[in-house]
Amino acid sequence: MLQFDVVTLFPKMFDAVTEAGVTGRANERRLYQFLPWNPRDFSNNAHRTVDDRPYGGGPGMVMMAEPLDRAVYAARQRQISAGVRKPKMVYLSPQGRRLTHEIVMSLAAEQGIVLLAGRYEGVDERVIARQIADGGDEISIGDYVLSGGELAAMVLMDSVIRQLPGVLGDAESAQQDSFVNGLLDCPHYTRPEVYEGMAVPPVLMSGNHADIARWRLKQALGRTQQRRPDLLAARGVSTEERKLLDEYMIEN
Ligand code: 9D3
Repeated sequence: MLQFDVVTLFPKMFDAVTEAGVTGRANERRLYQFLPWNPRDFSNNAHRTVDDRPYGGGPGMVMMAEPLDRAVYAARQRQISAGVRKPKMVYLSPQGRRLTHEIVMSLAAEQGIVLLAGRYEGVDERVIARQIADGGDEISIGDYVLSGGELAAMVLMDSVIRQLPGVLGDAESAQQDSFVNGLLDCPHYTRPEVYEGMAVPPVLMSGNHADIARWRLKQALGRTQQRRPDLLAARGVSTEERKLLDEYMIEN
């Protein structure tokens, strides 16, 4: 069972992962384990201080080395005690490499992952040097500013947990092949047949499964061309798909 030990000042945020939806169900079914580690519990002073002012001056605060380093060490040791041979260390950081499907798949193959979610302006670099630098990973979820690493850690966990054996049902597992094939999804419709004067595309009511599959592929190709030409270029287009794409461009 994949183990997530997460070092965070806000453990309750992770209830969203462990209690809701697909990842909540997977937690109930013990398909992964989640354990939070709060640096505040590793602080020595009476105020449970975990931050201090940056050397060299400047705005904001920095997460102090000692409580953080001890929390990360405890998380790592717990994994080793639980039989994880080499816990994968990951620091969520704006300076990290961008999270991709490929990285998600490699993380899903690990025995255990220790996530470090930072707050304030960042963490004392000596913790990164001691706990992450050697074989660990620094990962960002994109080029926008978050208030801390927790939401990024939750995004990573959600995407990894979905890849674990038994988490998705057969229908969901088959569905997600459609993103892995490098195309955006086709449009979806459910009842009623007409909503506010807008009808469902007749082909979807036809019962002709070959026509439906062809329409869906055409929509997926057309939408990918229009919205994410970079994805289509990376993937390439077969002769048959080129025909569908030309039809899409004429129709839309
Ligand atoms: C506005 C503060 N910034 C000054 C240049 C630095 C900064 C520090 C800490 C910016 C963001 C954060 C908190 N972000 C994360 O910890 C984080 C993050 C992100 O902000 N965006 C995308 N991925 C990630 S992973 C961790």
